[in-house]
Amino acid sequence: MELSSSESSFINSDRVQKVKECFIKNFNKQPDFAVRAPGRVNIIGEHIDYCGYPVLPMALEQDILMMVATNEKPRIRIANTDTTYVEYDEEITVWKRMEAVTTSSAPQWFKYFACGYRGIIERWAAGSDKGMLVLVEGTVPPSSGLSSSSAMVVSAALATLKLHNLNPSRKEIATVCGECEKYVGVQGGGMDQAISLLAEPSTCKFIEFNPLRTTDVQLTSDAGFVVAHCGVTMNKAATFQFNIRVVECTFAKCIIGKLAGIDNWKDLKNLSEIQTTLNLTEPKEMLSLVEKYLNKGEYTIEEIENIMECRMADVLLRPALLDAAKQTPTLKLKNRALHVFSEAQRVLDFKVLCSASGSHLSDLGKLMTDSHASCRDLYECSVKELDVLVDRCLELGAYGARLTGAGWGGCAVILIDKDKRETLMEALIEEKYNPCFSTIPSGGACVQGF
Ligand code: ADP
Ligand code: NG1
Ligand code: MG
Repeated sequence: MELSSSESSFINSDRVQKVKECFIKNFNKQPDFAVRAPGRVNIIGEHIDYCGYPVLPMALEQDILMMVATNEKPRIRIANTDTTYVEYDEEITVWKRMEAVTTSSAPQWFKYFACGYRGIIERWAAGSDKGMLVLVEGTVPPSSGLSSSSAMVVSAALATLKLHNLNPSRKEIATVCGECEKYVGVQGGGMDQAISLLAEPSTCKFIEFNPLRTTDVQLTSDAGFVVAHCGVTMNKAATFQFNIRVVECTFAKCIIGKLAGIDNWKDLKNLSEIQTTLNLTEPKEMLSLVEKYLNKGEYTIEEIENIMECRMADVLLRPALLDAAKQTPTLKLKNRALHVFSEAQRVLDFKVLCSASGSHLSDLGKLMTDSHASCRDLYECSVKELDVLVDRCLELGAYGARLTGAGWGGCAVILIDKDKRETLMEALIEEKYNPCFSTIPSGGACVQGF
């Protein structure tokens, strides 16, 4: 299986051996194979993947590891080495229709497994009644913007593929996973699943969507990255905040598209398609159109429907988005769109700087810090604790720092001289930022039989 080539030695690690023993103790059976899928840190490009714009993440060493055996019964039984995640055992007919609706509490943990399982079954193995026994062990800090959720979804997808001896390409799997994680409620983009599957050691990836493709991006050898947790966690599926942003971007797309005279504005998928339809070369050229067509600070749904001359249900095509739109009296379309286009420009500028000769760490750092300011002020997806952490890193000599992942808590990613990483981490750990670790680009997800 092509999926086994990326890190063929992981099966022999002490960790895998320990989890294997735990599996045997729990299920009284040998596992057939193991799967790992990494979390990621997004270096720049926040909340723009679902708007169709490229992003620039790297995979982490931290991952979700799953140990799997065939179950003789048509059931999936799933346990976790961390027993606060309670074991679950159910018939596959139930797994095949499992999803979550957003409420004030987080979805049960195994629903992330269900997403990956359903995605693969629906696409490649609809009639299957094969069952599995699964033991999960995770090292990605959960609900912290490092994409533990997608590491769960991708490893579930790979486990399901291996069980059925299916071999689609990594890109096909990433595309399926980008869609099926939506069963957990969050209507996000495809960045997290793509980097988890398409990562390679020692390189960051510039990821483009529709169709999915990646380009290697290398920073100069003096660049170091540190990731630090601000102390607040945020489960994205437990509140409407994330989906409200998706709704705001969808309405912004509709209004700009309609007022700019694009006939088929309803058919355009996202904000980036407005730019390409208008034949504009760079995302920054959209900024003046945002000022022109989205001139109000806040809009009510009624105002939006009047401008669009249609009902919101005609443009919000998923029930989760309609639900989210009903949660807030007003929507800030202008600021959200200003963030999206300026952030998309920063990603392109970052990539260009990386391929220019010489070291540009202060310029790269500035783009990252500007990105944080935009997330904080325009997209309003930061929290005080993250803002304080970012400011502190800059005081401590970082070139730049920003929240990573969806935000509203979680981690910051910090760019600093490679040889100053230890000093920075010591200072942050002393100030109780935990976890705090330095990182280099890791390899992508893989499967290995015993
Ligand atoms: P993230 O930023 O980490 O992707 P999400 O809110 O999207 O945060 O997803 C976090 C959820 O993923 C957790 O609440 C849990 O249900 C699931 N999860 C993450 N890590 C694990 C793990 N090691 N074992 C079981 N479930 C996990
Ligand atoms: P996290 O914070 O890792 O759950 C989410 C989305 C990404 C992307 C970022 C913000 C999912 C699975 N993940 O990541 O697609 O939109 O937020 O850039 O929806
Ligand atoms: Mg997530």
